Amino acid sequence: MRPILLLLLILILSACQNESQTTRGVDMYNSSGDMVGTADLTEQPDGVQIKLKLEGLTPGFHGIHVHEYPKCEGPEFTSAGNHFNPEGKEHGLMHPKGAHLGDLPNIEADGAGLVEAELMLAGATLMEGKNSLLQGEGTSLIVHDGQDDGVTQPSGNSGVRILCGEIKTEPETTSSESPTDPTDFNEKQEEE
Ligand SMILES: [Cu+2]
Ligand SMILES: [Zn+2]
Repeated sequence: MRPILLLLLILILSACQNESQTTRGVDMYNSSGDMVGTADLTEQPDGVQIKLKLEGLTPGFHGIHVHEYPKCEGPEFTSAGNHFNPEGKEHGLMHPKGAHLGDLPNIEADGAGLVEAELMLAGATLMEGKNSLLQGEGTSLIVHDGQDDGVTQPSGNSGVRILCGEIKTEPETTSSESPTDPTDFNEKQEEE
C-alpha cells in the first residue's frame, strides 16, 4: 500500500474512534436533589460547547463554572471542590492573570426562571490531556445563586452553589462482578 493511502486510512480510523468520546450528557440537580435540567457537552475544535437547559432558577444572572471533582453532594455541593484550574491561573474572565479553565460567562434566567443557553469552554476538551473535563474520574458543572463579577477570588463573589451536575468518565453501570465461587464457600463451611 502507498504511504499516502495508509496515512489516509489511519486518519479515517482515528476519526471514527474519537466519535464516541466527543459528547457527554450531564444531569443537573438542585440542593434538594431534584433534577432541574441538562447540560449537553460536545467536543469542538477550540473547546467544549455546553448546551444548557435549566428551570426553577431565580430570574437574573447566575455564575456558572466547571469545578474539579465529579461529586455533587447536596445541599452545599462543596464536594465538587474548587474551580477546574489545570493551568494554575487566577479566577475570573476579566482578571489580568485569569482565568480558570472552568470559568464561564454568567447565564441569565428569564422571568419564569428558565435558562436556555449555549456556552463555550475555550481550551477544554473531552479527550485525553491535562485540560480534559474527563481526567481522573471527571469534573462537575456548578451554577451559583449570584452573579460572577469576573475578578474577585476565588469564585467571583457568586454566592452559594445551587445546582450541580457530574461530568463523569463513564455513565454509571451496575456491577458485573461474578459472585464468589460456590465451591470456595462449601470448603470454608466444611472446615468449621
Ligand atoms: Cu462555581
Ligand atoms: Zn474560577
